[in-house]
Amino acid sequence: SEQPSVSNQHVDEQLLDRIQNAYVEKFGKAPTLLVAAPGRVNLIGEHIDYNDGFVMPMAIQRYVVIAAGLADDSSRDHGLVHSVELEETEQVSLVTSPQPKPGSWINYVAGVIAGFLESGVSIPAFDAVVDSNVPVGGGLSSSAALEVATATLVEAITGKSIGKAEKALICQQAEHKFAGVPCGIMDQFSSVFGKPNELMLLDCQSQQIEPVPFQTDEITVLITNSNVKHELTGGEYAERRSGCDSAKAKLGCDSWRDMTIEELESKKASLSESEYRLARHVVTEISRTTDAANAFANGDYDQVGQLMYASHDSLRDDFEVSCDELDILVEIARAIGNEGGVIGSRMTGGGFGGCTVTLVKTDHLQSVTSTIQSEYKSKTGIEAMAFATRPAMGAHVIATTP
Ligand code: GAF
Repeated sequence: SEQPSVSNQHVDEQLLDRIQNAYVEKFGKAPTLLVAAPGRVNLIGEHIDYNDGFVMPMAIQRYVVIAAGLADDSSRDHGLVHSVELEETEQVSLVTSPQPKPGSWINYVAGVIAGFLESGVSIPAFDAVVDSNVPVGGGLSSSAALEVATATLVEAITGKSIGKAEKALICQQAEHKFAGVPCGIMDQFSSVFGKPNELMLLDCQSQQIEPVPFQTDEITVLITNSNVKHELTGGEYAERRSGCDSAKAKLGCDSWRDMTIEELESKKASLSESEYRLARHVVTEISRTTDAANAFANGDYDQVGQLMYASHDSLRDDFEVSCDELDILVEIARAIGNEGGVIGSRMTGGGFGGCTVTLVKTDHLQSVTSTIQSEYKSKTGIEAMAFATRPAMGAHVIATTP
C-alpha cells in the first residue's frame, strides 16, 4: 500500500500495519482515522464490581484497533464494519437504533452505536475495519475493548467527546442490552481509564479511581491463558449476581462494604448455604482488595501475592467460578513458589476458563513461564498461551488524517 506507516508507542506495529492494509484492500483507499482500546487484567477484586466494592485492574498491552473513514456516499443510512479476524462484514444502522443480532460480534459495535444514537448524537455514514490482539474468550475483556474502541471511533468521527465515565457506562449498557451480560463497570472503566505504570483501585460505588503506582521493573504481570472456555449454560454470571442480591436483601444491608465478616457470621442463619458462601466471598474479597492496594503501594509484594492466592481459593470454593484447568495453573504457580520467582497467582475475570494472572519476579520470568506451560501441558494435554504485560494506556486516537 502507498500509505505512510503510522506508529504509536502503545500498540503493536504489526497490528497497525495489518489493519491499514486490510482497510485499503476492503475500501480501496487509506483510512482517515485509527483508534485503539485495550483489554484488561484484574489483579484482585473479582466478582466485586457489581457488588459495590473495590477492584484493582489494569489495562494490558493488547488492543482492539479500528481503522475508519467517512463513506463515499454520505446519504447511506448505515456503517459498514469489517472484522479482519472473522473475515465478515456487517451493517450497522445509523438511522433507527440498531437491534441485537444473537451471538454476533457486531453486537458490541451496534450496542455502542445505539447508545450514542439514543443520547441524541448523529453519526455520519462510515466504513470501518476492526482487528485485535486481545485473545477472544480469554477473560481479558476483548468485548469491552471492542465497545470502548467503537465509542472512541464515534467520538472521533463526530468530533464530540463525552465524559470518560459516561463513555464507559454507554459501553456497559451495550454489554447489558446487546450481549445480555449484566456485567459491572470494571472492564469498560479499565479500557477507558488505563494508564501506563498504574494499577487502578476502582471504587465501584462512587466510580472513582485511585491510582496505585506500578513503577518497578522488578515484578512483571504474567497472563496465562488456560485455552479452555466452559460456557456452561451461559447463565452462571447472572446467577451469581442474583444470588448476591438476594443474600444482601436477606441480610438487610444496603451495601456489601458495610458488612463485616463478624456480622455476616452472626446472620448466617438467615441465608441458604450457597448464599452464605457467595456473601463470604464478597465480604472477604472487598477487604483483600483494599489490603492488596495498600500492600502494593508499600512495596510489600509478598503480601499482595498471599492475597491473590486467598482470592483464588475463595473464587474456587465459595463463589464457585473456577474450573480444573484454572486451578491447575494456579497450583503449578504456587508450587514454583517465591524461591522460584512466583509472588502470587489467581484466576482473573469472570471465570469458568480463560486466564490466570501471576505476579512474577522479572528475573525469573522465562523460567516461570516455561515451567507453567510445560507442567500444564503434561497435566491437561492443553497448550497454554502466556504473555507478560505492564499496565497500559487506555483508549485513544492513534491517528487522524483531515
Ligand atoms: C466480567 C464482567 F464483565 C465484569 O463486570 C466483572 O464482574 C468480572 O466478570 C468479574 O470480576 O468480566
